[in-house]
Amino acid sequence: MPAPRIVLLTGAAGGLGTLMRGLLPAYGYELRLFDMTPIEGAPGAITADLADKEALREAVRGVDAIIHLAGISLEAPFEKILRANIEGTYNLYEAAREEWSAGDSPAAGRGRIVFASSNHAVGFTPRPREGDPLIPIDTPRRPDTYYGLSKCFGEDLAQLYWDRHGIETVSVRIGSCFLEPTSVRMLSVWMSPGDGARLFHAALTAEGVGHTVAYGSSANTRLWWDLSTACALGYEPQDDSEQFAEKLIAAQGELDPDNPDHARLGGHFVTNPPMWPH
Ligand code: NAI
Ligand code: 15L
Repeated sequence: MPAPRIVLLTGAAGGLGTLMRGLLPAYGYELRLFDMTPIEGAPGAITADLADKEALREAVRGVDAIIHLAGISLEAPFEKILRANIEGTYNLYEAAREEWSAGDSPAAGRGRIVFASSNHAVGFTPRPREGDPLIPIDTPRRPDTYYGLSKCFGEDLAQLYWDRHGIETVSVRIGSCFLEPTSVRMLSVWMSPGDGARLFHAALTAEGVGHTVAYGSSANTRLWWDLSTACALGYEPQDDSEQFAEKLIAAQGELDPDNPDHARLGGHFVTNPPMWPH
């Protein structure tokens, strides 16, 4: 597969999108930006909702690959998650399928999507305690929220579009990608922005990924999950959250085995008041 050059970045106005807009061009990608929120200082950015199928068709025209970050990134009422994360991701895959199966498209037959899944797809999984093995990538799905459920849908949609249409996806179950970890839990699940860009680059360029699911984090000393699927793509993490441990533990204390917010991978997502319909 030739290395992709033109890459559509959905969710480009968000936290992770902003970080990746800064980092990915150094790998040689020409980014096309898409978000419902306008992006200041980016005149070519497409401002549109994932519900707008015509805008998506335009957005994918001529792209070699897509990094799909757009969507609701926290728990929300089901109707909102349904529209943005479930229907929105479906709309994007349909636009990509149409584009990449068109005979006259320069990108025909070589499209790839990197899907921003989340640790909350498996958020109810108990976190490993000292001496426990790392959580494997094939651990059963245990979403902790409607949000996590939408990430399970995205992973299954990716599998379907690979099996039926030959569209490759790497679904990255991202831990917490921020400039710095801000909680003791994040010491285990943090992905530095630099490692995020390294992982996305590996996901865009690895040969023959079919549909691959990988955890996304740095090589943290307190890591909870198995990064070998990500490393098999060529990902070589260079950061470790341990440099932040002393300060965070001094401020917040160690994880408390009796605190339900500390018991499972998803942290406080697991115990947040559920957003059930009223
Ligand atoms: P964010 O909330 O900062 O950004 C999401 C972006 O998507 C926003 O700019 C928003 O305007 C856009 N968006 C939302 N609904 C849309 C729609 N219907 N149409 C078009 N654009 C829409 O989230 P963040 O942190 O940047 O995360 C990006 C992606 O990565 C999300 O899918 C999130 O679920 C996933 N993720 C992020 C993690 C993190 O640590 N930042 C961890 C795990 C997953
Ligand atoms: C996510 O999926 C969220 O999008 C992000 O905002 C963080 O909360 C992250 O998970 C996390 O688990 O820390």
